Amino acid sequence: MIGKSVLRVEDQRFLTGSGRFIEDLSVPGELHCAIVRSPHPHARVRAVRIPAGVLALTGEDMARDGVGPMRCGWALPGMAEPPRYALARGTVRHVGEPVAAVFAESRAAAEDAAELVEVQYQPLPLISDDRAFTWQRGDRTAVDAAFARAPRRVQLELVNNRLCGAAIETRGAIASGDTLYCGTQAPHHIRRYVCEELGLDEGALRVVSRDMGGGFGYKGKHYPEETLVVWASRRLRRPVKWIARRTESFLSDTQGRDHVTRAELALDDDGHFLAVRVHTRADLGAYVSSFGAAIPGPIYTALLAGVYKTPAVFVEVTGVFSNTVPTDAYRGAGRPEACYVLERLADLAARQLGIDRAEIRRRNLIPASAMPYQTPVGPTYDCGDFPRVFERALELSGFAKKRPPGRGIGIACYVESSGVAPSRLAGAMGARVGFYESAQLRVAADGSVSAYLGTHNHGQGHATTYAQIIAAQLGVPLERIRIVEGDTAAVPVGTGTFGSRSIAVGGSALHAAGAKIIAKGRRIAAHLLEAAERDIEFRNGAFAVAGTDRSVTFAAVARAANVPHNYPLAELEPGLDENAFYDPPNFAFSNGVHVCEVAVDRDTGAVEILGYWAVDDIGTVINPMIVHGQLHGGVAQGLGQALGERTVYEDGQLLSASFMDYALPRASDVPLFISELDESQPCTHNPLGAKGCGESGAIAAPAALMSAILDALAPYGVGDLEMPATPQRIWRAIMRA
Ligand code: MCN
Repeated sequence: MIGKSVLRVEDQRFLTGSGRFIEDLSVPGELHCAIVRSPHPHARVRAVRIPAGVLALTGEDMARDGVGPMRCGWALPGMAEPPRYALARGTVRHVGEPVAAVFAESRAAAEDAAELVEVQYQPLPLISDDRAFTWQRGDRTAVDAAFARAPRRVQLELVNNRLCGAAIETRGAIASGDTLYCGTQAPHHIRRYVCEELGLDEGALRVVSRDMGGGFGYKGKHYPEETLVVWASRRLRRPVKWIARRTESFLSDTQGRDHVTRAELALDDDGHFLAVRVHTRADLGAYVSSFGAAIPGPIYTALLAGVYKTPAVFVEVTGVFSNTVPTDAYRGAGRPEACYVLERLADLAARQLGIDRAEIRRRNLIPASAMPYQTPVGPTYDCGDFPRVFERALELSGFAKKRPPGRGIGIACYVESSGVAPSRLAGAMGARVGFYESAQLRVAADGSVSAYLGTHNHGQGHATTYAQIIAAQLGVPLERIRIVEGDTAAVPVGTGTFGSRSIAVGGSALHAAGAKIIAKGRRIAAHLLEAAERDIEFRNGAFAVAGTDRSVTFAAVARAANVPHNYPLAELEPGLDENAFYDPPNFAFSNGVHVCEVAVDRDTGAVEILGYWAVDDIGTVINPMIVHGQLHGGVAQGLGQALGERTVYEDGQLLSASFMDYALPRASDVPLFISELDESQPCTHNPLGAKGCGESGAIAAPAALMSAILDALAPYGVGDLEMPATPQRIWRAIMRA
């Protein structure tokens, strides 16, 4: 079962229209909610006038009810955390911030009524460079000394463009009785946040997140509307439903990236990296969102050694506020930013020192013999054979081949911290939440198995891959296994799906629960077989007395446990139901090398991607088909960042608030991907040996594509280009050069 491309068991449901997305849910007696949002990036709210006949609530009503502020989930030491409320109180700080909520019997009526609400604003000047935090890693003194001595240095400035998540399904939230239905990647976290703000015990609220049309990180975070609908529903004593319009999504979903970076690399004459120095200004938007500070802080900076043995690295990040929607996780979350910095530096150094781009990387890769490898920025990589993956990617892609003018090839190496995260480490850096995962296995009297996990599936194929893990461990046929996620009433606790953590953390919890089922099963089998427990072995789905042919099936043990007619009640509880919690001792360091080939039209600046090759080490692979799908999706998103996606704010107004202005990649923009998995380096500290794959593509692809485009433009004398590399930008760069 492990390593098999089992077809996705969930697809039948989706393909036949039986998915249960948030908009599919209607609760009898529900009120529809429309939100009045600020048109100003920064303003004082002078007055909100609600005409007679319109049912509306404001921040003042919320204040009167004692609703508390939305605290972020990860606060860096010394960080400023301005209070943020589900409905603005007195001041608005970004276009799209909720000011009032209007309720009516239909969505159209609620939207019409929202138009009648008059808000008097007193515009305020935009803020800029308002510092939230400074975060440093590495040894500044050692880096400065290395730069002072180094014979060669390169330096660049780059922008990591601000992105929108843009899932097919927009966000939504429905509150009914004690239940909040919402599309979220992290139901237990949302329950915690909402209860904290409303002063409720966590047991008083159930959060349900069923099928979801994409999450991409940004749906794992806490939003004002979640608190708003629960509060309003309790106050109005009616169920309340809110679903975002697409423009509302652009205005209110958290956005990703938005770094401005100055990076320097010191080298010796042979191209060996001696030191890296990085300064990044990260835009947090108007407030600190759930993990808005963690991503440019601890997460991004932990990976600035990359796959290279650079002895000294120093990085300083300044998080700043601006009058824009908050930023937070977006597929890759900090790791694409780190990869882009290092790979652009490597390319630039190769060019300035006259060394081949592959060769300069080869000289600096951390060898497998150095594992476990302690980086100068904190993390210790447990395993990985970076040179082996690197050489295979070069071979697969024909990197060294000569190319005609107008063509370019690019390369990007990455390592990523999947399987977020050891709670202890995150806690030491300011996290207010834990990062373990829980799994419960319930075995019914008929021998079928249900698994309850704290993670959340929104396209990753969990119902299939988790079932494969159980089938492999317990020998239960796949079709007799059910996976339940996304309901705080069914799953005791959980952290959620983000940071490519489901397989490494959730899968490990599941495996631990499976081991407990087997342990209890052995004791039951010992009784049924009248043998000593130490003589019972579990193999091929049955419990057997070692060295004999006497055995009982897993199903027979399940029956004895659930129908305890013949059962050792004096020594054992009935039932076959086990819970496990797993907090990983380290991240799982997925890594890989991606190569991209392009043709650039010198007259129009248009880029055609001719080929894309990837070799990834994600440890033991559970389902290769699903993993390849995850890699392809991630690569497509990464190529989108480098090709056309860009969130544009001008004077605090969002100019890219529709798909006419925000250019997602289309099917015709991406080539057939050739990808290989290297399983030679299983993760050393989890029972599955698995590392995450959900973000890998998005991490490597922007750097690989930009490397290719710059290679194609080199003959014209173009040495620098910003993402996204739109035809206009490329054409201008060629003209300038
Ligand atoms: N897998 C495997 N073997 C491995 C690693 C993973 O078979 N060694 C399988 C897993 O069992 C799982 C899938 O691949 O079915 C992805 O696993 P993992 O890498 O653990 O990532 P998560 O399940 O935690 O998913 C999160 C990740 C993130 S962070 C974003 S963002 C993202 C992504 O997944 N958003 C997605 N992939 C997405 N895919 C879709 N369709 N939609 C999104 O919103």
